[in-house]
Amino acid sequence: MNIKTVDTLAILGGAPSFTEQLYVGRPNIGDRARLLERINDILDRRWLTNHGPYVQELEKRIADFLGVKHCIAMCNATVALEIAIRALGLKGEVIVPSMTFIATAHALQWQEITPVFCDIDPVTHNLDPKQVENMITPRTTGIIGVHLWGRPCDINALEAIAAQHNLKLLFDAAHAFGSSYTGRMIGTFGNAEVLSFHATKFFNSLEGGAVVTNDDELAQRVRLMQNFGFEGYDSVVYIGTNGKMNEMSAAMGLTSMESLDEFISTNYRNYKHYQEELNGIPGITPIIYNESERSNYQYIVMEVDEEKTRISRDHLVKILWAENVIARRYFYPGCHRMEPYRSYFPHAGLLLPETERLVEQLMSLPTGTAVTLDDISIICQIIRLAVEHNTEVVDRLNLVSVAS
Ligand code: T4K
Repeated sequence: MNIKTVDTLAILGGAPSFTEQLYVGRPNIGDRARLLERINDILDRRWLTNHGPYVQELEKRIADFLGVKHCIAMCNATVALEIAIRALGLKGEVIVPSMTFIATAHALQWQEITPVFCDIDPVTHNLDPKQVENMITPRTTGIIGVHLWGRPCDINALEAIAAQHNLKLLFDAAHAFGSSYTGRMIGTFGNAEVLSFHATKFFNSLEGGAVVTNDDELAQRVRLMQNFGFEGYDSVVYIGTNGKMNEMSAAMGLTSMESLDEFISTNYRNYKHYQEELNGIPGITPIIYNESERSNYQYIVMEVDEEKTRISRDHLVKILWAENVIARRYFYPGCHRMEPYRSYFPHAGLLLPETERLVEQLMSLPTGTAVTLDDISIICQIIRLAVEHNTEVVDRLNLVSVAS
């Protein structure tokens, strides 16, 4: 491969490595012509939303792909979580990780249900079942596991705890569409699971999400709740909201579905290339996916152990930004350190040592179809160079931040 080499970091006086910014979360776009055809169909038939034909087709395609009985497409995963939580009858306290996107916690608090933040396993970054058991109180009604980075939770252990304590089990599977656990697709576990098809997800419907479940009664409640509680033209049976997906989103979703294999194989190719190129950089540990399961490989996350790199994650992020690589600190600083939770539970961090450590160490790098293998080689060279020149770079960064 003929790649440019990074001689001097921009922060040390070199030029930025990329002339245009490279982002984490750059959307994958499927077959444009097919999408435009579908958009024309929508305009021609003047059916824009409210469970239109494309939404119905997408729901069926997703349910068949996952092997789940019900898929209820939604306007986004946050509303899908709120509806699933309400339809499951959760109240009081619900155990969740703090290492997640803020939407997981907000979906509870929005309904005045207390998110009880639980620590995670240092290897998988998912809920630690042993800690979950310690967080159960008489007010606990459920557990929300998050399959972070698309890597499944320890589902068997969480199911056993939920059954033993008579708790509902919901999964925030926003990252995990297309992943499997013990050979079964994510989307088929717990009482229900929630998927996100946001633009930044490898499979997108512009904005969108879904509740998937094998429970007929729950599916019926979710469906009514997403349409204001209407059970027919003139009858509302309980409180609901507007969680409907529109036809344009479904058109994008169906088009993304047709490129699903290509998106996953590009992510896999990128993942392997990052692994090779980051190999041997002291203190840098890239994410590992279990290759005996299906994975979507959509997040390239790495841990930065400052004791070994001699440069902090935050300094590395600054360097990458100076080189036009817009790396992200997902999910810094952890939900428990954001409002309103920081004010409600100022000491929550004491019970979350792994979360507290990892929020300072994790960083996400660009991947997906917008990123080439050459881009990845350069990104990794920047990281390697920054770690090699750690002291010099840190001094320079400190000078810059004092001056600015
Ligand atoms: N649960 C979990 C575990 C989640 O991660 C999420 C969402 C949810 C629930 C809720 O799902 P939704 O209700 O959103 O369906 C982004 C996404 O907005 C969010 O969906 C996602 N997780 C989260 C991890 O990432 P931000 O605040 O980081 O977005 P933003 O605007 O900074 O964009 C992220 C990156 O993507 C940037 O580098 C720019 C790039 N980008 C973004 C968009 C929208 C593009 O290149 N093109 C685009 O169109 O939250």
